[in-house]
Amino acid sequence: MQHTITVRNNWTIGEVSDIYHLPVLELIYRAATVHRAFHDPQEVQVCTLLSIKTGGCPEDCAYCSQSARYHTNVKAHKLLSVEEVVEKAKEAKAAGSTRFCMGAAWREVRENRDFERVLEMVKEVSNLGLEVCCTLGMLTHEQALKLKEAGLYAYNHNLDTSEKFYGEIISTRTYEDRLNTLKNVQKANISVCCGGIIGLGETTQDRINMLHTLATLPMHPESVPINALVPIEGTPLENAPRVSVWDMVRMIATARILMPKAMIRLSAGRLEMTVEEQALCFLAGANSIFSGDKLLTTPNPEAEQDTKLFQLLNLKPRKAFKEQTPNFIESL
Ligand code: SAM
Ligand code: DTB
Ligand code: SF4
Repeated sequence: MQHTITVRNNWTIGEVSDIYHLPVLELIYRAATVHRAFHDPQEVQVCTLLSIKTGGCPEDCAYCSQSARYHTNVKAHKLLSVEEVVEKAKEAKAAGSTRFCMGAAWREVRENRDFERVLEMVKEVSNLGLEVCCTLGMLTHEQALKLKEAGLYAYNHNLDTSEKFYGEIISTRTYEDRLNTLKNVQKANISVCCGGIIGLGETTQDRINMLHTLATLPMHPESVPINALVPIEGTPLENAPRVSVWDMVRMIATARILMPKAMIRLSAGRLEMTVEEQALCFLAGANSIFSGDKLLTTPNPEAEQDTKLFQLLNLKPRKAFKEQTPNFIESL
């Protein structure tokens, strides 16, 4: 069957806003239609996160449990050993994950022994047949090439919010820095994973602007995580109100319509969501979750609960490295 939905990166702010503000059921219907034209709606990719170096981060991201500026309950630890990481990756694979994402609380990658160790981790995890992803902070083009050579499949680096609101959340680096890292990753032919968080105190316009920035990048990110803030005691956002599920649904659905080929990942915040709420997110175009009882430092639903969720909704785990090129007219 030929589909005629065009992949575009020339969206205007007005168009993004009109989509975001559609009556919610109409929005879900349209997103579900795009979703079905580009993906098998029964398939959801299961990913696992591991914090390979926790806490003590010099950055001041107002939402983060790992910033050294705030007094949180997170126990800091140095970079894990390659063996420990490979063990966790094997467990993740055995539990059905096809993507393994390693996070380090670094401002940026430095070329030292720790980086050498991360390259070794990437090599070994990639040899297990998993999609290996890293999120290590800012990256130069040369470092991106080294990671690629070691077998890195994807790199996560989020825009988090709009350019305008960004300074309210992080003062230690700029939006421009973020975009530069994304460019370096993309130039090294590494799959880009880039999304954001809602619930930081941003306006609806900030959300629309962030989605607009993502959808008008020279190439859409292959992966777009949408996180709901998990408020962390001790951070400036500890008392931020919980985001409504309708806001998550609108973000997911708009992202799905704007970036039809991307994997849209229902990321942080699932623990607070009911099965029905998560089902709405899948209907709106989300096609990936993080599984395992921990994200990086915060709790996540138990594996057993997610197994039940998949059974109830007749979902099946998506295979690794799946081609994302069904029939459609392509302009990107
Ligand atoms: N240090 C690296 C960096 O900032 O690029 C990587 C780790 S950072 C934890 C990865 C992403 O997780 C952030 O960009 C943010 O979008 C999300 N995140 C972090 N803490 C969160 C929280 N408390 N609630 C929701 N999402 C969060
Ligand atoms: C992303 O956007 N969400 C994941 C992944 N990328 C690295 C991380 C969520 C972290 C939630 C807070 C925590 O567990 O510390
Ligand atoms: Fe550091 Fe990343 Fe947390 Fe920001 S989000 S404080 S850069 S670990």
